[in-house]
Amino acid sequence: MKHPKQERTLVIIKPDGVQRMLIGEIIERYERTGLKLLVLKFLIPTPEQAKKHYLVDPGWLEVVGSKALNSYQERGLKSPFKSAKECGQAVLERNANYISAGPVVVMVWQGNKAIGVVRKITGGTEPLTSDVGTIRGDFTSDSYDVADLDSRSIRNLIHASGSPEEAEKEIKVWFNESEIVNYTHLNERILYDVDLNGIKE
Ligand code: IDP
Ligand code: MG
Repeated sequence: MKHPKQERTLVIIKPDGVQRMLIGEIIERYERTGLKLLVLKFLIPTPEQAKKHYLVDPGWLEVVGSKALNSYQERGLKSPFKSAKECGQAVLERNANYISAGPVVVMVWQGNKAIGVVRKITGGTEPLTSDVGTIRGDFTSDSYDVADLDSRSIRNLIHASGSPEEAEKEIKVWFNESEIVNYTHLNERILYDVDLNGIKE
């Protein structure tokens, strides 16, 4: 069994985050929580790579489709899609266009509850309603209604894994295990060392 401090998450700074010159700001926000960066690459993904990334979770089409249908309902609108799956498929195509529109930064971060910590700092899917102080809430304001009106994905700067299973599968889409850098970070002693010894002279 892995120790909880070894939890890993995959984060992508999407093309809008790179173009908005937020790479440094975003990395700093994750770094200052004490999370450890394991690997990072800069590339322009193909639409196929983007689709593979979203389809690692077989239930994703259905879940994202229902979420989108709910958002139509909450706004008192009729969805143009017949089912959650059909709606999810449309979001998938739009996401593939979005993620492959330009260079992205793909990273793996590790630490106690890394997935939840990263999602808390990142904020909710829709930037307009993301909390103030989160990356999506602070740096952009896109909303479901505008994205739907223009038949595109919500531009929310970042992708962050939603669960440990999703994270481990997503990491495999972007990295070979041999590329992931194995090292000790000095911070880990202060965050996780059981006795906190070695500080007093
Ligand atoms: P998350 O990024 O907050 O985990 P997911 O539900 O996994 O959100 O959706 C993945 C991405 O797909 C979102 O970040 C967003 O860019 C896009 N997306 C999700 N739902 C919709 C929608 O209803 N309309 C437009 N884009 C959407
Ligand atoms: Mg997600």
